[in-house]
Amino acid sequence: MKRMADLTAVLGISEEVRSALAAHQPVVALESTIIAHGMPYPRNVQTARAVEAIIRENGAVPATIAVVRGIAKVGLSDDDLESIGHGDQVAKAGARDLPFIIAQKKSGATTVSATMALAALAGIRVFVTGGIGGVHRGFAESLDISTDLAELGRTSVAVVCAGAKSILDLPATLEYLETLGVPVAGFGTSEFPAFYTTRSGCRLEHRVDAPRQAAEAMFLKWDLLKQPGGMVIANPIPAEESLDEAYIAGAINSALDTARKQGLSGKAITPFLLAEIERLTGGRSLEANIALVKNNARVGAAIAREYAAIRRVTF
Ligand code: PSU
Ligand code: MN
Repeated sequence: MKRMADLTAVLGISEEVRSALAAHQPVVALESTIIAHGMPYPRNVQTARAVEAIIRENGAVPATIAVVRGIAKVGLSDDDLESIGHGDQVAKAGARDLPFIIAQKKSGATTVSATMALAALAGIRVFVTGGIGGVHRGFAESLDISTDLAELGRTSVAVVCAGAKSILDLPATLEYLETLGVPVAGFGTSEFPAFYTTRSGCRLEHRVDAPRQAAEAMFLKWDLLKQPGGMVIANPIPAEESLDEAYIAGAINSALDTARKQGLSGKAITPFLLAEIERLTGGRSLEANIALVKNNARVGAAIAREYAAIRRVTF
């Protein structure tokens, strides 16, 4: 503990990520809760590697983020990825958990909130994931609102996702993002996507149709208007991969019902629902999940490239 005051003692940025950032090259952050608590082994590790490869193919450097034995790592080695993917002894780490997990030299898979916090600390502005957390159904009784939303309210990272799952209350989630001042733009759509399906019935005021347009809004927000905070770029699942709306709604409702009967609450809810929906759909939800994350990786890498290009000519 004698080097507690020194950030470099607890923040481990990989050589590749460090040199890309120093050269103002595009870098894309990736979370690890989706690996450890969102998908089964070994598909999770295979998917994580495939997503990193897609980001490279699209001209950016991937930076998967996790806490590994007390070090907040930005850019994971193959061994780190494997050990996070096995999942035993790997906590689900939100931003508020980071100080404790690091101090106790534990390992933690970072959620959207923790990944945003560490990405921003490292100087990364674009983050690709599957879906963000949000306002849970029944929030009036449980007060269960994901801390992802609070982090989006304060941390300047653009999150490329396929919207949020309808395990959540999507209209309430969008209302809360508005309250926090978080812009939400549809990528090629004017509707908030519902993760497994392209549509949710929730209209969005802002829409971009190309990576350049997203990057321009980021540049305006952070670099010119000096508005801190996150941004959501909501990129729908490709139509050919999307699941039937009524079918997935049935699985979601049944999973929510089981969670209620088992009395689940708090941070265990989301991982439980993901696993239960996967079971109920015979793995079809997992395939959709993998397809949409890969699609987000392509878009996120392109946005990171455009944002880096705008900044390079301006500064
Ligand atoms: N939604 C998904 N897949 C996920 C998650 C959410 O479709 O893997 C994970 C993300 O890491 C997200 C976290 O940040 O769950 C939110 O958890 P909670 O609802 O407990 O805040
Ligand atoms: Mn919660």
